[in-house]
Amino acid sequence: MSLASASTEADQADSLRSEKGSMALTSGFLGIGLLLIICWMLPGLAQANMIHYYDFVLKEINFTRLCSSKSLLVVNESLPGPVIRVTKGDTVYVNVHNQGSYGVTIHWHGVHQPRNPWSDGPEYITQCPIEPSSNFTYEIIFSDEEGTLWWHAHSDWTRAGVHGAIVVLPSNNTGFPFPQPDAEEIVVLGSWYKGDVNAEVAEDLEAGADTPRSNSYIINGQPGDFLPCSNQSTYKWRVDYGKTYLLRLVNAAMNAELYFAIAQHSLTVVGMDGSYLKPVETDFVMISPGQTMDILVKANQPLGRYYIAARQFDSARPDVTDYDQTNATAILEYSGNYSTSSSTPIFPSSLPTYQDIKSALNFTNRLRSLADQDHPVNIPINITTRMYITVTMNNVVFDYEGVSSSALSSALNNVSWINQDTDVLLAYYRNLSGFYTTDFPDFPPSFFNFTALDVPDNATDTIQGTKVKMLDYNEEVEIVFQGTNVFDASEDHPMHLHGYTFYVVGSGGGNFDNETDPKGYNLVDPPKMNTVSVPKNGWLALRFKASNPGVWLWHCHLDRHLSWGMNTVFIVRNGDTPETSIREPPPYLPPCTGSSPIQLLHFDNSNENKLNTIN
Ligand SMILES: *[C@@H]1O[C@H](CO)[C@@H](O)[C@H](O)[C@H]1NC(C)=O
Ligand SMILES: *[C@@H]1O[C@H](CO)[C@@H](O)[C@H](O)[C@H]1NC(C)=O
Ligand SMILES: *[C@@H]1O[C@H](CO)[C@@H](O)[C@H](O)[C@H]1NC(C)=O
Ligand SMILES: *[C@@H]1O[C@H](CO)[C@@H](O)[C@H](O)[C@H]1NC(C)=O
Ligand SMILES: *[C@@H]1O[C@H](CO)[C@@H](O)[C@H](O)[C@H]1NC(C)=O
Ligand SMILES: *[C@@H]1O[C@H](CO)[C@@H](O)[C@H](O)[C@H]1NC(C)=O
Ligand SMILES: *[C@@H]1O[C@H](CO)[C@@H](O)[C@H](O)[C@H]1NC(C)=O
Ligand SMILES: *[C@@H]1O[C@H](CO)[C@@H](O)[C@H](O)[C@H]1NC(C)=O
Ligand SMILES: *[C@@H]1O[C@H](CO)[C@@H](O)[C@H](O)[C@H]1NC(C)=O
Ligand SMILES: *[C@@H]1O[C@H](CO)[C@@H](O)[C@H](O)[C@H]1NC(C)=O
Ligand SMILES: *[C@@H]1O[C@H](CO)[C@@H](O)[C@H](O)[C@H]1NC(C)=O
Ligand SMILES: *[C@@H]1O[C@H](CO)[C@@H](O)[C@H](O)[C@H]1NC(C)=O
Ligand SMILES: [Cu+2]
Repeated sequence: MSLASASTEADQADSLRSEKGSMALTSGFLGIGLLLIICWMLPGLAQANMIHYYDFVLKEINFTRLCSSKSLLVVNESLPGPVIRVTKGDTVYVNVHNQGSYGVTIHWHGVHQPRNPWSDGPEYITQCPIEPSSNFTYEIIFSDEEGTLWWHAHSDWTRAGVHGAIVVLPSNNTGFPFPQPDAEEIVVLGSWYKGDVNAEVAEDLEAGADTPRSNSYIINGQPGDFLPCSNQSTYKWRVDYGKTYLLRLVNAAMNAELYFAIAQHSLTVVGMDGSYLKPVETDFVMISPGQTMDILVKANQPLGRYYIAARQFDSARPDVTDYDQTNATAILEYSGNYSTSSSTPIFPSSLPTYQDIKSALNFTNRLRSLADQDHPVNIPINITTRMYITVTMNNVVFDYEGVSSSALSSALNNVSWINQDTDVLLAYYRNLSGFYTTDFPDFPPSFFNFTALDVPDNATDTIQGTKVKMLDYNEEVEIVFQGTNVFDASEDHPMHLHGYTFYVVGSGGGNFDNETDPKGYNLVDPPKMNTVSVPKNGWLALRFKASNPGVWLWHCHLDRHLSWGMNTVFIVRNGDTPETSIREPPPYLPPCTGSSPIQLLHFDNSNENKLNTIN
């Protein structure tokens, strides 16, 4: 069925009405927030898939944090923004109205969007920005995702203010694979910048310099008691003794992996990135930016107040300490008859310190897919495409008025991605040449000890390009990401794939050994994720089946690395039938004539650049 062929809410409802013969009620523009328009029974299935309509209004409003005020672009005047709540398999239309002053796109992080890259969101990959005073309706198609996901702006660094949670409930006939929790709580971790972050990043990229650090981490929009001018507004989560809560945790921070804990409360992680896990009992979690977790929390401690705390896990060089060292806090507060004024909350002693790599690895190594009868794993075995991809911090060297100069950058297999001014999806779909090339390499240009203390000097230089990797429909792909110490700048890189989830079948320290390391792969119950950190000076292997035709971005979810080019695109070709091919584009797409991305310049004389520069 084609749900994409309509342009307005009323038209969409009309076409659905005629196609489905269902009851429908429509509303005018910006009517009641969540409009449940239609519900119908799919023949042969017990489950009812629903269609929901949301309006998101992007507007700059004033916020005061850390003793100073600034205006920030957010959705519907809230930080974090509105929650999208669906049942597995539903479809959501979100009409995004841009009342801000610059172009924006929104990505539905972790939603596979079968055959529908048109609504995936990354700027200049699947669309051009929604310009001020215009709107664009995303069609978000849920399939097998279940648990917590999130949405965020995917243009410039706008996601600092434009993000929110997505809740995908199990269908009524299956339910949770654990006892029904008594209630749920959503906690979104974010980054606060006192300044205008897009303006600062644009300046830094132009100067080839490092990008800004956040001034504090925030929990549901608030820095908490340990930050200046913040203790009156600390976020509070009220619980009843004896109840079990489903905590939905999102790491929306811009550039940081985070440790998270609740004082004296055990956490049972039961899901991640919209898939279930075998329960992991722990007293802290390490969550990478882009990841989401479903965590059971029992309110079983003496009535009182307990700090919920988050702080950065920093895997970079120990002598570089100018990262955001704040301790963001919220308060878990029991209801009941006890004196809150006298009880200072306890800080979680289980929260690891900033550079504690062992704790991070210990936690991530415990994650396993649930892999039971109702949630089977389906790991690709017949691998048809193998890639070995180095993740590096680099320099782009160029001539500036006769003087050799350089800019900070980053790369995959020594190619630093450059956006063009038409999106890859449109260029691919319309067969337009000159916007990308199909020669993203399967291997790095040269092999050396990638994790050595002294890597060759020449390894620091990268080329720039818009090189994509083509995959045939249903290919079974294995990628080994290799962390490197190039530039003496090894650290974790949380890599995120759009349009898919993948199985993380192995990881380890040092250089990947293609003879011995595959012998240790977990092909029984590897965790399924959409974002995973390639460990500092180590490697990570993952597999997926290319069953979703489209144009899909792969990138590091540290935004500074994305801005520096640590990304590429997979184009998955169509299968043989319309049902295995990309859908028709929606009737209206934001035109590619407006704003330019905030990104590294495409330096003229970095070699192998055949494409037009963005000047
Ligand atoms: C956002 O705000 C608009 C305008 O006030 C409103 O119509 C819409 O329902 C709101 N959306 C959500 C998801 O709350
Ligand atoms: C935001 O604050 C600035 C400076 O304090 C003020 O000029 C502006 O009117 C405020 N905007 C809104 C929407 O309140
Ligand atoms: C949304 O955009 C469409 C396409 O440009 C336009 O026809 C429509 O009037 C816009 N609606 C609103 C409420 O701005
Ligand atoms: C599932 O059950 C709940 C509570 O009984 C009900 O509100 C909801 O509409 C049902 N959802 C579906 C998709 O049938
Ligand atoms: C907040 O901090 C101020 C200044 O440090 C202090 O005087 C005040 O008592 C604190 N308030 C609360 C609710 O903790
Ligand atoms: C955060 O908490 C840790 C442990 O209590 C402390 O060592 C550190 O100084 C705190 N950071 C800041 C910026 O206050
Ligand atoms: C709360 O506890 C205090 C001290 O134990 C007691 O005096 C008071 O009556 C209690 N209030 C209620 C509403 O139970
Ligand atoms: C790893 O975590 C487990 C379970 O919490 C704990 O028993 C073990 O001591 C930890 N190991 C290290 C090296 O921290
Ligand atoms: C493995 O994939 C190749 C290429 O697609 C195919 O020809 C072959 O039949 C497959 N083998 C198995 C065992 O599925
Ligand atoms: C690579 O460098 C690391 C760090 O110096 C060293 O421990 C390792 O032995 C080297 N590996 C090889 C294969 O030389
Ligand atoms: C760096 O130089 C070495 C030796 O001169 C050469 O073998 C290697 O290919 C060069 N690497 C790169 C990335 O250019
Ligand atoms: C394993 O790696 C070596 C180089 O390190 C390469 O020559 C060889 O082809 C690789 N084997 C496979 C099966 O990829
Ligand atoms: Cu990175």
